[in-house]
Amino acid sequence: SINYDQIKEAASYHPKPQNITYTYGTAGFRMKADLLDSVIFRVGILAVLRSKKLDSKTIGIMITASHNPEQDNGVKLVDPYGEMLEQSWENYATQLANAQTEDELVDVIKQIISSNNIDESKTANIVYARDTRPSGPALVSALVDGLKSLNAKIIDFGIKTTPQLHYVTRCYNVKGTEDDYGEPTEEGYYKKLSTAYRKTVEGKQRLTPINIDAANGVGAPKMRELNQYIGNEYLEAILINDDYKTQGKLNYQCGADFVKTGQKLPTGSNIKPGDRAASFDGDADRIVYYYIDEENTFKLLDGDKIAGLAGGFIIDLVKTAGLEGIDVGVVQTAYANGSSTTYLEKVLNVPVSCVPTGVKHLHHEAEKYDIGVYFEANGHGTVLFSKKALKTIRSAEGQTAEQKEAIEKLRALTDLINQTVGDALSDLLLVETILTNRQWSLKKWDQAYSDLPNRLVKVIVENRHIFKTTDAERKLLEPVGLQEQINELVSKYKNGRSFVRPSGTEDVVRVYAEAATREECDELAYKVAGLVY
Ligand code: 16G
Ligand code: ZN
Repeated sequence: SINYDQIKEAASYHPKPQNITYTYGTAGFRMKADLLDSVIFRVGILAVLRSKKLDSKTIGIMITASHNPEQDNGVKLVDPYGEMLEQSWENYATQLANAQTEDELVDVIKQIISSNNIDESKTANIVYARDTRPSGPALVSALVDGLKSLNAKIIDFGIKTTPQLHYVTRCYNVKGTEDDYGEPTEEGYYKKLSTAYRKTVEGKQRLTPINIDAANGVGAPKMRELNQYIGNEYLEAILINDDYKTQGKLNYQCGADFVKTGQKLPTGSNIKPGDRAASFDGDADRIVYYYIDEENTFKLLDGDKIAGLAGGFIIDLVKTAGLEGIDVGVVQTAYANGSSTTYLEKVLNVPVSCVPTGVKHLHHEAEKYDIGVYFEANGHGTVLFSKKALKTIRSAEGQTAEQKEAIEKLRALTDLINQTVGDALSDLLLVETILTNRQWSLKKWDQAYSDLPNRLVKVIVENRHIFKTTDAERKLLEPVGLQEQINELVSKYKNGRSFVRPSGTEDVVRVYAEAATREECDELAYKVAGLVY
């Protein structure tokens, strides 16, 4: 069982800095890496408690700060089936991180144990990984100190993408059961994805090369490895911004966030009209596509576009397969472009739900459908197949050759898609599969609908916590009266829409606006920002 003196002794080497309050937010803990030593040590402790609570199930820990600058780092816990840490435990993470002294830390641990009836004698199983950040190794050693102070059984999964860590966590926990998810190894991941990919594109003509900007992060070596398993004859990937070894390059003027935010090509890209391109973020859990049209205009195919493409393809397969009993739905956030929502609802006729920002909200909502497609506009998303859907797809036989083929494709998709979390590598293969099957160019894909001009602005306010939202962040409850003023402004613009929400990751308030033209959209954003300021 637990030796509190051992914990205190270990904790004394990882003291909490004075005058800092840590919060486990939408993206876990994330900040300048040199402030994270004590936090990571304590996250290790929390993971151990979580594993004990869940009957020794393996808990995952990922050390990454995604698209943030290289000097930042962060940490997130992953629950047994590869989902984000259950929300009710986020508070414990925050409490542990903020305990000032070793004695306070032990008090918090004891409280968590007693309020959750944790059996101290259970073994704890932990798997962890990190991205390529230079601060990673030191933080890993703080983590291991925390894990060892509670005698956990530890697996070091090494340098991996965030979704690979989610994948392996699930694999460990369901191995040998009817929910088996594959081999809990990096190789198992590549084999699962590459086998499924080859099945879905077999017999179709290979597309032109896909240029991949890997944000100089972990996605570069991992994509290269995946491509070796797939084979060049099935997928031709050209990697740029793949220098994950030189300091200072990670996410610098490249990557999915840079491209999406700036609506422009990443540094190092020299794609021409007709070329196909995509960008990953620093830990390879986000992806956006783009191309240059004949007028040399940059065209972005973001998460909304991917949701439309994937939704349409899956609906067609389900219909062709004759599996009408399976319902398909799409989950978005308020940031989804209005045109994408209209396209999904009116053209594809799929139900669309809107939830607050953050993957965990989308994920849980998508679980309500037999097949739930979820994407944030920023490129984070995946497709979830319910147990019922998996069972139906696996046992379906089909009468005609056409039906049989559609069933086979659906089956392969359930392996191709990383169902634990959005995964840039898996999502890339999903998009490539669909485009290959349809023999579509990026332009053709883009023609499904035209995005409404939109603008996202940051407003620095004295206290962002006074902004309270409702209706999936689309309306403000507080400050009282502000929403009415926003409505008044919005009503003056054709196709106008605007909302205000406090950021979950930065000390700012975000203002989003869209309208029929670029000028009107910018004006609306500017005026709403003026109300907030
Ligand atoms: C986090 C979320 C991301 C969301 C973003 C919004 C996860 C894994 N990540 O990075 O999905 O889009 O926060 O940030 O949930 P904001 O609250 O600052 O706008
Ligand atoms: Zn990321």
